Amino acid sequence: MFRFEALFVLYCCIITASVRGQREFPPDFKFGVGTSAYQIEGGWNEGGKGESIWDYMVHNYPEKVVDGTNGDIACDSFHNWQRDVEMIRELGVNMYRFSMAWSRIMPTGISNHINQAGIDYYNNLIDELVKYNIEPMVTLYHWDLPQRLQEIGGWTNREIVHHFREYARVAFENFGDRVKWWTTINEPLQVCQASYEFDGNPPSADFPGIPSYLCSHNVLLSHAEAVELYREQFQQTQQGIIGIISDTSWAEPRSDAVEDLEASNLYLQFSLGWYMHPIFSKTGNYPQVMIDRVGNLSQQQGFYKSRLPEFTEEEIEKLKGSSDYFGINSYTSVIVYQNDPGNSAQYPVPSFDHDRNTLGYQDPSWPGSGTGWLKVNPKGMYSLLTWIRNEYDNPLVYITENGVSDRGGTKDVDRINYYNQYLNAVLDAMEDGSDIRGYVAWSLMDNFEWRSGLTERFGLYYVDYEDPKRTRIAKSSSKVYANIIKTRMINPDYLPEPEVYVPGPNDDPS
Ligand code: GBH
Repeated sequence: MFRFEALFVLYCCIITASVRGQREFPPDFKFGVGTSAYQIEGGWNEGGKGESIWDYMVHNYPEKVVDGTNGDIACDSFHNWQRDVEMIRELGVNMYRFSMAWSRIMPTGISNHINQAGIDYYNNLIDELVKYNIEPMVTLYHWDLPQRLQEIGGWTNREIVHHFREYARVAFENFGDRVKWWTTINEPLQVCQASYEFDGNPPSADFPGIPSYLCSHNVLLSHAEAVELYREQFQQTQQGIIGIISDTSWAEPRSDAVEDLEASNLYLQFSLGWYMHPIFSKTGNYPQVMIDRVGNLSQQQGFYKSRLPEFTEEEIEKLKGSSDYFGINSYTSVIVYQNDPGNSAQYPVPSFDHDRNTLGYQDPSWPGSGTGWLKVNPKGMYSLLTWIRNEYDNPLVYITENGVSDRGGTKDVDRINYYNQYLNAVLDAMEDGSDIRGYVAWSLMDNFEWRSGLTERFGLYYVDYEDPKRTRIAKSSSKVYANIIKTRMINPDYLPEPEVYVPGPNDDPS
């Protein structure tokens, strides 16, 4: 009798849930919101901070940022961190993902000089978060390498492994009593490919085909060393978790043809697989397709060994399983196919692009955003999460960045639609069995969007850059996100007013 009733109740719930299209995020699913140091802090030379590669680039080559702005002040979170925590509390998130500026803690990147004022800054922020039960999720490296380390080759110099390990040690020692979520590196693909293959992130080497593979190799080894250190000396007492975050767009095959399916696989292996295969597959090594392609092409090109470096047995052992969670950042999709053997895309030889040899475009029917590359395709999020489940044996996943930009204004209906749809796609993947434990919205507030300067705004909160105080205003989307967190449900009909109406460039004035 009891069993029958329980079944009946369960049956009714399933029916109502599907009829109303209302599905709930499980109670232990974590919601968060993210930022990174260079994008928000400002105070670039305050409190003893050293110069980073971003400081160096924006000061010496200001023309590299589209609007000529820089992160010298940005959102001025160096002074406004208490206001930031107020906003984080308003959202009702479980965690705040932010990064530490290596050069604020060690001005030159080297452990012989530790900057107490930098440690104090992060202590204050962490204490304030913990006071309100918000879990700090700290990224050690979000692109702002101390410039002195770049002068000896940055991530292409094997020595960095040791320096990163020491930086991580200082962070664990000073903050690990309160920080239970660590990320070693944010988006190694951007740290290496966008810094060395072309003129993207500093040092903007524009040196295709060789240093990006060296950089990635050392990034992976640095990650593995920091994780080993944490597990051996801190994890037992501090009881936190540590991992890495990779990024990719979803690669939708152009058609069901074998070559197009292969193109999709190539695209994903050369972006996600490059970093996650050594950590999450049983081989502890790069994807075989990368080893083969870069190896064969290197040989044809007259190199005496592959441009893709090799791991030793010991390194492979260290890499395998060196992440307690699979951190994934994703914003958009691309439709891919293979370049023809005659290299009609004219990729430089050698280059990462030539090694991978795929081409891509975006569907014109996908809605745009404030950012050229970011087209809205929620199905791509579902496909990517499903690919991860199948490729890596259903790892424990945190979506650590997802969001969309605008060009101003506080009544951000497009962002509301984006979050509703992408979170719905996350629920679809979970329903199919993907082990997704949390979601971090990018970003808490508008901030310095790298080479796009202040032109692209990713925030749930609007930042007034004209105001010396960098006043923040709750956009409509911040209320929608807060409501999703509170109710654990997506309500597509909820369209709240912003805290203060600021017109956006696309708003209808009538
Ligand atoms: C994230 O990178 C970053 O972690 C974060 O700091 C940033 O604010 C956020 O994205 C929003 O951009 O078509 O040549 O312009 C996401 C990775 C890197 C993907 C840049 C798209 C654009 C290449 N993104 N890339 S291009």
